[in-house]
Amino acid sequence: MSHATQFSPDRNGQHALRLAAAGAGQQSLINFVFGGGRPVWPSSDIGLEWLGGDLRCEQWLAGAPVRFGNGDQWHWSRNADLLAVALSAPDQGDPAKTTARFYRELIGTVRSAGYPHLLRIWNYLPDINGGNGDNERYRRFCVGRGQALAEAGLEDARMCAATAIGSQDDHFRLFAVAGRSPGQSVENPRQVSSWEYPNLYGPRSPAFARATAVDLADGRIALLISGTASVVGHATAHPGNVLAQTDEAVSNLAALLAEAASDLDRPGLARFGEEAAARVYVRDPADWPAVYGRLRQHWPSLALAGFHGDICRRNLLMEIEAWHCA
Ligand code: 3EB
Repeated sequence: MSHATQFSPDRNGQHALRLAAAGAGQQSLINFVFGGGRPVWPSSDIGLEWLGGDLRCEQWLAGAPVRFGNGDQWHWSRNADLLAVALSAPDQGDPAKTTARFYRELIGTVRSAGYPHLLRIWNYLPDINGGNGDNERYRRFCVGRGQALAEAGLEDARMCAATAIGSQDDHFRLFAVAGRSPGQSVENPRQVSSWEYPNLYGPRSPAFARATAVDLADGRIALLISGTASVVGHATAHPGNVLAQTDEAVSNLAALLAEAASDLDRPGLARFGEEAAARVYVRDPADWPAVYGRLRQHWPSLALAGFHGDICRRNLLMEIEAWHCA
């Protein structure tokens, strides 16, 4: 089901995050292609079923020239300022072990290539809610990530925006964008910072910023917003009610945008504008039409794409991530 024509006939299912000035030479750092085909790097598939919405492709455009290449499990693309990497690896064994290895490789790669500052990470992990208690695969993922960060001397509070979503795929997919200069973290006044979650949610806290702000060469700021769910304080709000969770996630995003506008002294960041788009993940694909309808009411013109994805806590039914420029 596509709402593309109803929403924005000129947009044609594609939307570009311009990380370089309009008019200057621009090339894709990554094209995330949703739902179909066999994209060739630097186009990539996120491994989730696309449920609909306005977008079939999210282009991350950077200043030319962009060079790219393929390793064994890792792909990379880079220009003078930015590096993107993508890993697709069979999912085997304890996620703590595999995640620690993948994050060691990630951190090693961005450092040795000279783009040491992580700006945005996506983790798509098969069967994220598999296993019980502290053996749940998401919690084991957090253990592995935490171990690699500690070994690398990376403080949790300096980590970038992230997404961690469960797929029905058989591969672990990890994407990251890194820069030669650091981004600036933005936290959410309605939410406890992820690295300060109590161990109720696992022996190792997550480690991600609610958003990372990146200064662009033309004076704009790109705000890269993490997966945002119905979490208030550190608790899940409205378990079992997907529309109430949707409203709460929207409230969390509104608070985050207000915080970013104030922290960065950029009033234009306070509301999603033309240069914004969001990925929406729903645990139950049957919920997508209602969630989409509700988000359309909140945000009449924000470009959206919906996916079937499991959220890292079993009682979370949906999550929204976004990018935004002002
Ligand atoms: C939350 O607020 C929801 O572990 O990297 C969102 C984004 C969530 C990233 C991660 C987890 C992660 O805790 C879950």
